[in-house]
Amino acid sequence: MALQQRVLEKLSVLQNLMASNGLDGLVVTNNIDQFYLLGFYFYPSETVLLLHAAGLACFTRQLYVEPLQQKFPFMHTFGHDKQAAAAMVSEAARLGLKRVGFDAEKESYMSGSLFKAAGFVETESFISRLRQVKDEHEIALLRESNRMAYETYEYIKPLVKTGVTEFEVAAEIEKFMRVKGASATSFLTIVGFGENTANPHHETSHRVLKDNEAVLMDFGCIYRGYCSDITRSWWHGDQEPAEYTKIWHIVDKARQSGIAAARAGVAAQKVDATARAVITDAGYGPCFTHRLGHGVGLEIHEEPCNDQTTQAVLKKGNVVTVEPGIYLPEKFGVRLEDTTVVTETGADILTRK
Ligand SMILES: [Mn+2]
Repeated sequence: MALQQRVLEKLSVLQNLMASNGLDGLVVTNNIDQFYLLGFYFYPSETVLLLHAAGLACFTRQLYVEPLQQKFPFMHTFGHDKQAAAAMVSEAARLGLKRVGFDAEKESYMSGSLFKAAGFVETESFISRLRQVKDEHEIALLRESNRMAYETYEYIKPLVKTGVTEFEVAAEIEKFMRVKGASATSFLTIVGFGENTANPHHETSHRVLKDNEAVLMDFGCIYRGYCSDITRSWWHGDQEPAEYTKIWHIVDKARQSGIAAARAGVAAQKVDATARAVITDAGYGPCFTHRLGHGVGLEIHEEPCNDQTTQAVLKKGNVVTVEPGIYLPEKFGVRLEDTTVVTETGADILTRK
């Protein structure tokens, strides 16, 4: 499907949501939500969109006006290097819109105050809700992004040798993904050696890899807007401690059980509980200190999450990670993570070739 048609389809879904919520206008200021709608990357806080029953208006920097008019002739684009929000409020009044909503959760205090003063109303995050369920086009991009991450793991593993530093490995990972077509990393690349693997969110450092140490890497890229996320752990050297082997296999079993439990219609909490039970039953419950996983899409952390507090029920088209871990402070840790897409019959692993 061509870009324009995809955009018009998304706008129409959103217009229906607006109508069923009694809104005749909707403000979109979040730049990732704007990317979701238009497939065009604005920087944060430079653009305001106003969707209404009769069309879409865009208040943005002057330099974008001409390219956007070419790309989206159905959109009314206004050049405003400053005061885009105020210009949008005037346009809403000129159009005679009666009930304009804005996303209360994502709005800045300044713009939100301006919108409230103009009589706009706070609404839930409609676009966040839509973004949870990926369409075929999005799934294809997520598949490609996560395939790139997996291939990066295959490329990097043989290069992780005694004497390299965590930073050197992270740099090679990031360069490989860039050369393959990634625009950026999807979060700060984690490479940990030795005792650093026991810290789930270790900050990559100058630490040098020695013989017979644990290795953990957690990374991903952004490919055409969509994020990937993969974690792999292994022992570097031929004297692998029995306890490392033991926890690696427990974590792997938890990962497999979590993936096997996920499918459309299953509570995300149950997916977490299923994987967590494997680790708890093996006696390492207190060493699994974080949620099982999170949604992935245009952002690295989205809803729904596989955790113990969520009320979410997995839907076809959700993309979620399964990433159990066991961390033994001062010693080592293991985390294994795959990103999956939820289907009617199960969860397909995207972090693969
Ligand atoms: Mn993750």
